[in-house]
Amino acid sequence: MIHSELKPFPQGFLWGSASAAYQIEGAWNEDGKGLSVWDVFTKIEGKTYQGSNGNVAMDHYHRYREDVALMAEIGLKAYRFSVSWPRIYPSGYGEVNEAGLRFYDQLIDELLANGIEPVLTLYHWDVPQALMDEYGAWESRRIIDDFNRYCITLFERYGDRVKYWVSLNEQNYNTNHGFITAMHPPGVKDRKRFYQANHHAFLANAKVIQSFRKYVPGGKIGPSFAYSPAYPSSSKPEDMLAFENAEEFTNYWWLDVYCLGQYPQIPLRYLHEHGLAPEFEEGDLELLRQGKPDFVGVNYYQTITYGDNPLGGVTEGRMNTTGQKGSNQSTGIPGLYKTTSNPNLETSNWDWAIDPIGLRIGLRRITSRYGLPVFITENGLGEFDKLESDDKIHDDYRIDYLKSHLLQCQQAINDGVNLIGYCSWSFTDVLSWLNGYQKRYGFVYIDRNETEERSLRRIKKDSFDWYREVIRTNGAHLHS
Ligand code: BGP
Repeated sequence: MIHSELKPFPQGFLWGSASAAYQIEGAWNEDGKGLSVWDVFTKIEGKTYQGSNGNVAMDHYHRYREDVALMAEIGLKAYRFSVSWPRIYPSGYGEVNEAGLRFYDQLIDELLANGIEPVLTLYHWDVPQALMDEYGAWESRRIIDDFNRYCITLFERYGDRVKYWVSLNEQNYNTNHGFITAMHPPGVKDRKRFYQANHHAFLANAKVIQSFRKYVPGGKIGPSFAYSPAYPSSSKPEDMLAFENAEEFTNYWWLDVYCLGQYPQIPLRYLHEHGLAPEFEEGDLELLRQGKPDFVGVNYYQTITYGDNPLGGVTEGRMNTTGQKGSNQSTGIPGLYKTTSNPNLETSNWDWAIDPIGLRIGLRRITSRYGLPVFITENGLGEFDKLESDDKIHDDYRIDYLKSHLLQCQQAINDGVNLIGYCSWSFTDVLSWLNGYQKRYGFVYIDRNETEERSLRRIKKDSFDWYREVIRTNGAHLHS
């Protein structure tokens, strides 16, 4: 679709940026906070890049005022952050920790005082370790009620000030690494358990959306999905079929449940045949149908290309977590698909394909299939940044990445996508879960590395000035 004229971004578009508690807060054992699974998992040897962890992270817990002042300076209209569940309920349920609630009160008030719309993520992977120890966290149905109780606490406390909420962040990516590659907690490789844990997460998602309707009637809520639209590696029918398999198993499996309240039929049948399907209880289907979101949150970084993978073919492959370009390996499910590289696309140093048009394609697929508004809750480029001797960071590669993706957002809006906002990942640099501190995403550089906290000074990159202009001109600056 080529438009001869382009409408601008809509008025009131939420120009934003995002973060997550574990990746920025630090203060891992302060003010009554309980342990999260990440506090424990990152301390196991060999799990993260150079043993990096979020004990101090970006020290945002103590420096949030300085960080919000920078957000105000860049002109953010929205800031997406997550609440740490064990800060609120140190044991997962039971007694609430008032100091934890107070921290987010202060953050929200500071944002509002600066004219920034808070976008609150209820869950960004840091489940309380106590629940992992007690019943295996997402592997037990007990988590549905515990999660609901925690969310209601937040709805009651912040519902008067926070309009936009994200329920679960990247359930698909997090459980894939938790139960297929063993790279996230609980570090398991078991597809049956993977699908069962996902089923509980879907039910928990639907249940809190139901509660949300009651406690925050004027608010908007949706999950954030790690969306990598699939491409076929060629027009050979075998590769097209592999692509269809990938769309169904890696995207629609989640999106259909969130948006339509039902599992897609073809993969569900396959899972039954292979003894991998989740176990349902009475009332599950009804609950899923009642948990429809107000918007689809999209975390977009790349498209993934798939080709035919015969029985006995590719299974596991190494993932690039070091920034050594070319070290990523193909992965797949024999009989369904395998990932291949796409010769038409450049890649980052972490081998992520750079594909702005892929974002437009993804936004259109969601619009055509579900007809819901979309909120881009993450998009960005993780790269090595260099702090120059004059305290500058010339991250023109990041500007190029963000600019090209935002231009495709504008095209998608002109195609008919109801895009309500865009949060770049991330505002300041953050801890990258598996890739340490050297894989940077922010507009604001933070002076630290994997093992040394250094000064933790905040330093504006070139992209900071660029994004400020984009926001100030409601996107017009993208065309200059
Ligand atoms: C998403 C997560 C974020 C963030 C981002 C970048 O999957 O929701 O928390 O980390 O990806 O990923 P990475 O840090 O692995 O480069």
